[in-house]
Amino acid sequence: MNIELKLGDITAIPVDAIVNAANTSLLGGGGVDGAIHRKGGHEIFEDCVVLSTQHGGCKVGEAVYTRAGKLPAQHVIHTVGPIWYGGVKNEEKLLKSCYIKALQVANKLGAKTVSFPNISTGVYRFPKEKAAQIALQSIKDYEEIIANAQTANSVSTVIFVCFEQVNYDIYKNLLGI
Ligand code: AR6
Repeated sequence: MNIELKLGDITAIPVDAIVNAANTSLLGGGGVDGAIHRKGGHEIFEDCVVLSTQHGGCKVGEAVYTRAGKLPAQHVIHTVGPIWYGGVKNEEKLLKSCYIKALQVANKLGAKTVSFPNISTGVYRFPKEKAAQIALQSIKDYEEIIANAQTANSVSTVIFVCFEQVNYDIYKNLLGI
């Protein structure tokens, strides 16, 4: 898979599937979640209400999907990152699970291009450098899972969209670009 890096607003970048850093209720919030719901409109919220009331929302480290409404995408994949408690609550494993489960959902949807925000690094306070390392390692782990299972993979491009310069610089450095 190709990895691309962008600085800016994830809701402005056309892709097949946009990943959202949601919360377990799926009923909206601030940060990137707020931006996605604001720009995407009522279709996303309607689907989220169904997921919330009929399926209990989304657990930390899991991923579900909805329509994308007015966003330049076919789907929004909602994942719930862990809140950082100093690393004693399985946060690293849960963050890795967010990326892998989101990619598995993208593959199920047949998405070719998938954009990710920097999950958990906002109000959930996950250390930014560690989060970026996990995000990039998760891509490799996903590829390994696909190869071992001999499953087809629709995802050809993953775009990491950083809203903050500091995250962009961390990814740039880790990717060596
Ligand atoms: N495009 C790309 N990235 C963005 C955008 C945007 N438009 N806006 C913010 N970010 P956060 P979390 C970045 O707090 O830490 C919500 O209320 C931001 O700079 O959105 O996973 C949910 O409902 C940061 O790097 O998500 C949950 O309650 C990254 O997105 C809670 O926040 C993640 O920051 C989830 O917290």
